[in-house]
Amino acid sequence: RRAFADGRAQNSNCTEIDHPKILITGGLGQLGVGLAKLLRRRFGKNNVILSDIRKPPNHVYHNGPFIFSDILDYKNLREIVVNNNISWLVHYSAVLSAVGENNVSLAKEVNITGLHNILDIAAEHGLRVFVPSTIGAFGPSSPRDPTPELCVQRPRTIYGVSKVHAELMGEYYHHRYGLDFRCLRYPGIISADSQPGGGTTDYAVQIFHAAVKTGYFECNLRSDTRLPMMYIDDCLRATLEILEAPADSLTSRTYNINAMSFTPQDLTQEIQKMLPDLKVTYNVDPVRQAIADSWPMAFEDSAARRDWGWKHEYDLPEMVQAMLTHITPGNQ
Ligand code: AKB
Repeated sequence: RRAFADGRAQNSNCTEIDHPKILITGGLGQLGVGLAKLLRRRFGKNNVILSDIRKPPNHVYHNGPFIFSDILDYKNLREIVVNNNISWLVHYSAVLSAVGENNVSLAKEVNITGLHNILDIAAEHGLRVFVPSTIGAFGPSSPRDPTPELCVQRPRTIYGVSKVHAELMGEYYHHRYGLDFRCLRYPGIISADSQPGGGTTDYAVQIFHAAVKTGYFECNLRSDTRLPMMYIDDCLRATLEILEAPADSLTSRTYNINAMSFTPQDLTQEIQKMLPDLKVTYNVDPVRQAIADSWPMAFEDSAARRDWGWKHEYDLPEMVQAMLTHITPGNQ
C-alpha cells in the first residue's frame, strides 16, 4: 500500500505547475479559508479544493469546492487526490500546542500518522506538498533571540516534536524520493475573520475581539512574554510565494519567516492607542506560559528573504490597525 517509486520524474509537466489543482487539508482551521481565497484568485475557483472532517458554514460552500477528507483515512485521501487530479497539497490539519498537551494521543495521531499519510500519497503521486512548521519546533535549549534556521531543536511539546518530525520527514522524502516538499516555520498568526484553536499564541487574536466587544480582556500569558507573530495576510502571501518559488531558488526546504515580535503589554498599549478604555488583567495559564517560555522571542529569516524574496508588510501598528478595521461590534 505504501510503496512508491522515485517521484522525481513525476509532475514535471509545465501545465500542472502553471495551473495546479490544489487540495487544502484542515481547511476549516484558522488559515484554510483565507488561503483558498488567495489561491482561487490566482489559479481559478474550481482549481482549489478545501477539505475538512467538519461541515462548513454555508458561505464556504458558496465560495468554491469543499469536500470531506480525513487525513487519517489513507484510502479516502488517495481517492480524493486521484479523482480530482490534485497536483499541489497544502497540509493544514494539525492539533496545536496547548490542545496537544491535553491530548497527546490525538496529537500523535493527527500530527504524525496523518503526516505520514500525506507524505506517502504525495510521493506516490508526485505532488508538490506544503506543510507548515512553527516557532513551536524549537525548545528551551534553542537560541531564542533570534532563533536561526539551523540550531538545536529539542521542543518540549508533542506539537513541537511532531513538527520537527514533519520537517525531517519531508526533507528526507525530498532527498530520498525527490518529493517536492516545502515548509515554512510560521510565527503566531493573527487573523480577524477566523479564530485559532488551541494554541499558545491565541491570546493575540482573542484580545481584539474582547477589546471591541466588552473592552476587557483576561490574558493567559505573562505581560512580558515576547513571541514572534505575523498578520494573516503576510502569512498567506508567504505561503503562496514558497509554493510558486522555482525549485532551483530554494537552498533549503524549510524556512523561518518573521514579521514582528511583541509582548501582551506591547500589544495592549498599541490597541489602547485606538481603544483607550481597553482594560487587560493577567491570569496566567501555567501550561501555556511554560510553552511560551520555551519558544523563540524573535525569528531569524534571512534565508527566505535572500532565496525567494520574502518581505513582510505588517509590523505591530499596521497589524493592529488592520485588525480593528476588520473587527467591528457587528462581526464578532
Ligand atoms: C500555537 O500557538 O500553537 C500556534 C503556533 C505558534 O504554532 N499558533
